[in-house]
Amino acid sequence: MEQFKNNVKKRIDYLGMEIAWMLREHGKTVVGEVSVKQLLGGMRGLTALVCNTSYVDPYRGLFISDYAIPEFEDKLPEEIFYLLCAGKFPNETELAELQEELAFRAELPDYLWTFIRQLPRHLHPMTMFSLCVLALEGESVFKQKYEAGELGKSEYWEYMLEDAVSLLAKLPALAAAIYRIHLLREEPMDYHPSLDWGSNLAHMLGVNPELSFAELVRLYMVLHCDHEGGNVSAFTSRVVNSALSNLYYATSAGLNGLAGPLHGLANQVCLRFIRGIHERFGESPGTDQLDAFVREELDAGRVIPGYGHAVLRVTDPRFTAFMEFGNRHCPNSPFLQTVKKLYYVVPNILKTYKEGKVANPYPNVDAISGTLLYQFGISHFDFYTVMFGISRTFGFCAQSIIALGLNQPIIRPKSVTNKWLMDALERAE
Ligand code: CMX
Repeated sequence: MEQFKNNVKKRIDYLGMEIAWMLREHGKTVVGEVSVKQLLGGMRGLTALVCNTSYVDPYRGLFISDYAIPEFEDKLPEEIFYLLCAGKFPNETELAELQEELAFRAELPDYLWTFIRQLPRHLHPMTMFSLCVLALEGESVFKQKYEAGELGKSEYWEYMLEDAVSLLAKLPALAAAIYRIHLLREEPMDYHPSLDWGSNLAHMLGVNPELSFAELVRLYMVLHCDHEGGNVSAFTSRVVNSALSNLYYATSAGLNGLAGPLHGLANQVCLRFIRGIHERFGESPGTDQLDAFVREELDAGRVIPGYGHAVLRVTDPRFTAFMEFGNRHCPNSPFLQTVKKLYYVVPNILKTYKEGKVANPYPNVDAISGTLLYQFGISHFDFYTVMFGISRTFGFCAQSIIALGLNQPIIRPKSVTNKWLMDALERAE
């Protein structure tokens, strides 16, 4: 992994120079302020973090380095991991080096197979996935070196990267084992050394041998890989890692955040939502029926899954990329048709709902991603967030590697009480 490490080091050195300049010239310059509404409202819009792996523009969506989605959606997931960490795409030999390493480390240890098989069936697959990542924690080279007192601060990132590659290498086999053993009740499929990482995941899930399924899995992995630093899962993972908890701990923690219905679980909820519509109105619901159904849901106090976003203020470009894939590969799918009709109906309703309080009435990625997985044979909805989690682990790992390379300290913002705040407001009057 020498070339990969060298390229990541170059990126860290470059970012480090920028940081040194900012601290030297502008260490005390104020670049933002915080309102009472932000303090009490989930810190929405508060600029309080620096994340150098990706950036979400409210109107243009996800950027990795300087690349927007149309410029990277056709890449391999491992190329995206390279981009997240090194800020550039790998050339052919650099990619081959990383792929070789991923293949070399792909095998699961025996104790993990025993662990997977013994997991209670009633657990949600996300719980299983998070537990399995945690169960691998003893593999952490960072932890071993740190505990042996062999690590200098400047080397932390390098061993985070070692752990990241080992963890990512194992995720296809691990996730596919959960799917096959616990959801399909079938035996796992063997790893295929001649396939790329994403195609291996598609192959080991074993539900659809078509090449377009591998294409979908790769696209899914690429589109969900990272979404800057402030979302629940990425932030949780980074906070945990900032205490020098290794990447297995940090990833498991991030996955636990992703499992929430307002975050990664929304894709599963979305498909249930669409299936509920089909059960009630048939597979080709009219827009009038959808309009009435959505209003009913809102009146019952439920959110419309797959719509809205904390940062985006337009249709999520990841939604658009999936829609284009669906139009190419399964244009007649009744599920896809209903996604399209909802896209026509829901934004108009959300725009006026709660007197225009919904900041973004447009769809996010979760409004469509589950539909495509379902169409291609992943029939267990509970597994969709695991797919999201596999991909998001790329981002968790890259963010921590870069942050430790830049010597970022433990994260510890200050919290205050209502009393403190009210006293401060009184003083400000
Ligand atoms: N349906 C109904 N109401 C919605 C809504 C939706 N899809 N999106 C936002 N709102 C409501 C909020 O619940 C909030 O109401 P209250 O003030 O009464 O609590 C109000 O509109 C303002 O919220 P907001 O500023 O627009 O949105 P937030 O930044 O607070 O929340 C999100 C963002 C994604 C949690 C929210 O839009 C939502 O719950 N969406 C549905 C779930 C979903 O699709 N989640 C996946 C997001 C992508 C991801 O992270 O994976």
